[in-house]
Amino acid sequence: MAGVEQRQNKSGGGKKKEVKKETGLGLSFTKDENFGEWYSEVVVNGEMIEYYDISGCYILRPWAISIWEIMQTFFDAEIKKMKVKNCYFPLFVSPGVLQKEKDHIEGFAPEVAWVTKSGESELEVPIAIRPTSETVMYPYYSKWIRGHRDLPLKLNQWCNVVRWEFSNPTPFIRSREFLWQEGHTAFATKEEADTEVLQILELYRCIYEEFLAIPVTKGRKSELETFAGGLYTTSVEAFIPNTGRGIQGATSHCLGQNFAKMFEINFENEKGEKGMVWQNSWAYSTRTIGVMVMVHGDDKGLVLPPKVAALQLIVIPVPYKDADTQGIFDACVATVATLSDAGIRAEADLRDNYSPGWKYSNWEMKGVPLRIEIGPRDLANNQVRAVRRDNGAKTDISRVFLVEQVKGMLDKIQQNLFDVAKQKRDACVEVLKTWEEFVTALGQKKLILAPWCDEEDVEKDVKARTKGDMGAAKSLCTPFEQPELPEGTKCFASGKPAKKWTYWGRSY
Ligand code: 87F
Repeated sequence: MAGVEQRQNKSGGGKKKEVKKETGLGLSFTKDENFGEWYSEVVVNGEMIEYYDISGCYILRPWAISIWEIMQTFFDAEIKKMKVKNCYFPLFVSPGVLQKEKDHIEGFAPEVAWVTKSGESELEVPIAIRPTSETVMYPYYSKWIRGHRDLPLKLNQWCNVVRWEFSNPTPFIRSREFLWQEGHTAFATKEEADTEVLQILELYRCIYEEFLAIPVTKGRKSELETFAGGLYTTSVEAFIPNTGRGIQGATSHCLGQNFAKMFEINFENEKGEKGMVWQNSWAYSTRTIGVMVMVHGDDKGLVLPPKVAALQLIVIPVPYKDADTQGIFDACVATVATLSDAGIRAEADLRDNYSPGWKYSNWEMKGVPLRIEIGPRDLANNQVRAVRRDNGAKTDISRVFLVEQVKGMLDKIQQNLFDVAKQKRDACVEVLKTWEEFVTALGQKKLILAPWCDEEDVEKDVKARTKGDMGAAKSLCTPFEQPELPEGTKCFASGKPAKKWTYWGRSY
């Protein structure tokens, strides 16, 4: 608490300070005034994260893991429909194998963590901890794939990875250890690989848009942003209006035959001819949760979309002095039972050591989508009062129509969160054509869509020319959905003929 206050005094912000002092509830920073501190406070007070004594590592509490599990259940079932099988490869990588694919590891080497000791003795050969598993898995793909009947090979693993980042760690968004799924597939033909890249990308869009209620753009990464060692990279890109930064939501790569060459992943076709496999790899991580917090959270705390909320609805008794307290409690329990039977994730907060007001704030902080209050008047009228977390709207619902009304409201909340997020994102998009406009728009935290010549040196130049404390601008993606590009349109940065519309901005 002392620390929070000190930081607050420095920043000068924090209207909520008094509230926090008195009740221990509420946030001391607002989303608009101090986004960074607001975010840290929300993920901790919302019980998603606990800070840990190793920088860049965080404890993921049940409230966060339950969201992860809901997304995992969806995605896991979808990839199983595509005949992908789950597996588990070791956490440790031998140095020889790690460095086999030089291009791939080159830029990443500083982030690789190594085990050098056991007890007091130095290991003869240090062992790396996986930052990703290409080099762990592909030697075995080489062993397991012999003929065309061994193809396609489609494996996925749910695991942790470690990347020893040095820049500004942020819970979920940039942490030194995180959870993800990594899919690694091998095909006989490029066509099959190409098709899968887009199928997976569509599942990632679905996770963001339909589960997390976050609008994303599907597109292709520039040469500079393509995974080294891969052929092409596609991604879903989200945007955080408060910071004006783009954020890569998930990636689906076509690796081509580069890794097949390195790791000798060959097969013999029907005619007895030798061929090399075509590979893909794809991943999404717990970063998804951070993007959700940043996009939907408000000055009262987390705002969870109903589809991913462990608890979709909290029932709170509002007893009154002489009123029938037992009757109210019974109504709460009955309401939860009815809703649970209908498949709605509901609970009652019957704790008697907290006031209703305290409970409201507490569940708002945790982002539960819908609150139901039951007081003496509600009991008398056989109704409940529903309060939406997303917009605060209050509705009295007859207990006769409880299930259908609540289902309808949860759907509305889910849709509204997406619509509002999309409106805010769209309001930040600036379509422009010149360097001057680009610099201005960047200063205004815009998400820029500009015609580009698609040359790597030009992107490097854009980075160099926009360097500063805020970080350089870069290309985010070339959207698959391209606006019309009139003949003669010039690149915003080089003045050369433009080849495509590309999104640019600062990013996470
Ligand atoms: C950090 C250290 C070592 C990213 C790294 O995107 C290696 C790497 O290869 C590294 N950080 N990458 C790229 C990961 C590429 C790829 N891996 C499988 C994916 C999807 C899942």
